[in-house]
Amino acid sequence: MDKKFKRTLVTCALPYANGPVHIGHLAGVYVPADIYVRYLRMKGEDVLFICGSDEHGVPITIKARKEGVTPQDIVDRYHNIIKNSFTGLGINFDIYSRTSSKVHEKNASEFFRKLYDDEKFITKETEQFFDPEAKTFLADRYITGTCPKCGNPNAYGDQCEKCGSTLSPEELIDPKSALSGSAPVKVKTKHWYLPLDQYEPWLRDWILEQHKEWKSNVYGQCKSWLDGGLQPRAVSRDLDWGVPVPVDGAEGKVLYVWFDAPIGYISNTQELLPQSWKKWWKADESRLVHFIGKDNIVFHCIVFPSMLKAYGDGYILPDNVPSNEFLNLEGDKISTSRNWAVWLNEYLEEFPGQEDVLRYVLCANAPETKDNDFTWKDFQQRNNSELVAIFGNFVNRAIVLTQKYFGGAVPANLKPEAMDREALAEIVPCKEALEKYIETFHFREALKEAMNIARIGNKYISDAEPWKVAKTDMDRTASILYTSLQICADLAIAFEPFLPFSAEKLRNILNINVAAGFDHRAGEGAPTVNFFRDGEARALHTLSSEASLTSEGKVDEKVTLSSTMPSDCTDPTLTWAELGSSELLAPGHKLGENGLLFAKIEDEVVEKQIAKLEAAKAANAAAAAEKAAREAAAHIEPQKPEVEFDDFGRMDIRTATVLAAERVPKTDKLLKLTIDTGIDTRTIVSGIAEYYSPEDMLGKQICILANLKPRTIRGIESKGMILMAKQGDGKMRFITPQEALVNGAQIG
Ligand code: B3M
Ligand code: ZN
Repeated sequence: MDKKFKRTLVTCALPYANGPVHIGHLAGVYVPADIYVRYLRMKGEDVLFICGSDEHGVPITIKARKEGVTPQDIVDRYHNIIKNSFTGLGINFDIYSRTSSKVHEKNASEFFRKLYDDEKFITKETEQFFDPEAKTFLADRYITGTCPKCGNPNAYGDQCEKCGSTLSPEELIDPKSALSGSAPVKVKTKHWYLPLDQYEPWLRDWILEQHKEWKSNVYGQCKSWLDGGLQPRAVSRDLDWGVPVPVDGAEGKVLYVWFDAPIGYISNTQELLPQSWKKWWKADESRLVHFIGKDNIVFHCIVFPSMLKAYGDGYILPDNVPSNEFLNLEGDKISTSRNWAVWLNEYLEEFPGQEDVLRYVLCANAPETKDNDFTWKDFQQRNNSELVAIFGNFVNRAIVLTQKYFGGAVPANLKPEAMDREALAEIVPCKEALEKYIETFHFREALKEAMNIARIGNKYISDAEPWKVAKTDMDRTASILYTSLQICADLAIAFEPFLPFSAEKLRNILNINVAAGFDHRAGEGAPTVNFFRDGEARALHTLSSEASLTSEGKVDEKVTLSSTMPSDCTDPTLTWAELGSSELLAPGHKLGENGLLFAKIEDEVVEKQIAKLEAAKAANAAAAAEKAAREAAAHIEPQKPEVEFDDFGRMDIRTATVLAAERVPKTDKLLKLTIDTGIDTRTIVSGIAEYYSPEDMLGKQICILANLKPRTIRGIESKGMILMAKQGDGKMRFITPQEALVNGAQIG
């Protein structure tokens, strides 16, 4: 990290609290960020890790309306699900708060008010759609109508979900309010805008000149936004859910969710560190890194920095915004509305103890430079052939043989050979590459380097064959296992950022501690030192009074760890710096209980998940078909041209009863009916076979146009026509009198 920085502030995109998080969010944002933070902390960096729920915005109000609850009910439900599921996956934020908090409302209001008082906004009066019945302005999503592109009768004011067209409410045919169904009217309304165009020259220099090191997908998107010319951006909305605009005369207006949400990063920091938050947000030696998905690039690279620039007062700007692309699922786009997702909270319930498998697969498949795909088969394959067969297998053999031949203690290096030193020497370049990759946000490559250490160990023990050597040369066996256990200890350090649960299991098996740096979850005052003792899975100790941070913000390990470590804890505490050292575990060190690091995943486990997705797809298709049929049925044909009364008078419409019915051969649309018209018994051929069977029609009283000129249909003379009611979806029903009448009754 650039020497001028003493600390790193890492934020993660605030997930909308209108649903759980899914693997796309995790792969794109949260797993890479957690790896990055854990790694920096192990290097002794001072890092603050901030996130929280994004609880405003139209989608939340839509969901609340659909469920007949309040937006607060929705965000309360999902805020807790999201927060607990992040913890369950080991995503270790220092604080996970929320934008419906009082701290945020105050902070966001004050932020807006300062820009308002400093005249950084422009105001514009525009015409917005208003629902005269519900007496409320309508966000685009709240307006429905017929799509001008594909005729879908239920397109939204911002998008047609059937043909995917982006729309504006003005384009909709026959627009209706989703709230009351009434036709929306245009009403003038005033909003505040951030004049982004005024920040364009500065943004060009700050991004395109000073941050050429940003990932190409981020840099490229920023460049195209800037080349396209920036427009003033609304920072307020006519909505009743959000942070009220703190200006007189702004009743019914709230901060636009994308103005309010990024300020949530600051609010959450203030909530955790009310006295010292400025050290993170308003000090040049603090480095700000935003982890986000690609659909948030403009907000984090252009809008929020412009807001901070406009506010001034020393706010720092992001030093990097390592955005990922999107993750697909089984070859299809992940979709909340179609329930085409693997939800984190469900995964944690269905795969207890296998949190790291998901972390591993999502990191290995991360969409770092292009969209990528998650498949359950690949999930199983990577677990079984990489984690189990290489990492787990190597560790298990080293531990089992040490227990078998040396009573579970690290043997002395009695008879070293070149292959031992060569194996250990190969770990150093892996460590160097791993560090380079993580520090440049290439987590997939970094994980491969960590996995290479396991491959080195697995190959070494397979080549050295201690189980054979033990038959003749126990001294040599001691050296082979001594070397293997050093590599196991390397793995316990290297995998802490990636697979914290497995690293913890491995530390307990090796009976060691690993210095994992410190965090700020304890809030103000001394940070909490993280290291892991044998036995107690996760002993968190607060820095003791005399402990200090070095001038670079690093934990002064000599003072800190020793003074913080319980006096009876004599186990070695390994640090990141020691990764790749020749001796991490001294001869005689007592190992802990052995245990399985990874369990094989059987076919049926994966088949069950695939079946679950297929069921979701089928349910969606059925729901979509039902919705389409309902929508089509609701489509009303326009009235036909007027006719004269006499025109109607010439039609002779009668009641009649079906005496016999049969299908017309070689067609699936026609029924041949024999009917009693009260005047005569006659035959009518009717195209109703796809709606009614002959049995359905027997004995039914129907209405017919009796004096329709006879026609021969498929060789059958048909005299008259059955009156049918046809819906927009094409469904047809025959008309029957409300009560049984005589046949031949005249209808007029
Ligand atoms: N709530 C998440 C999204 O767009 C959005 C991020 C806000 S970060 C300030 O999916
Ligand atoms: Zn359409």
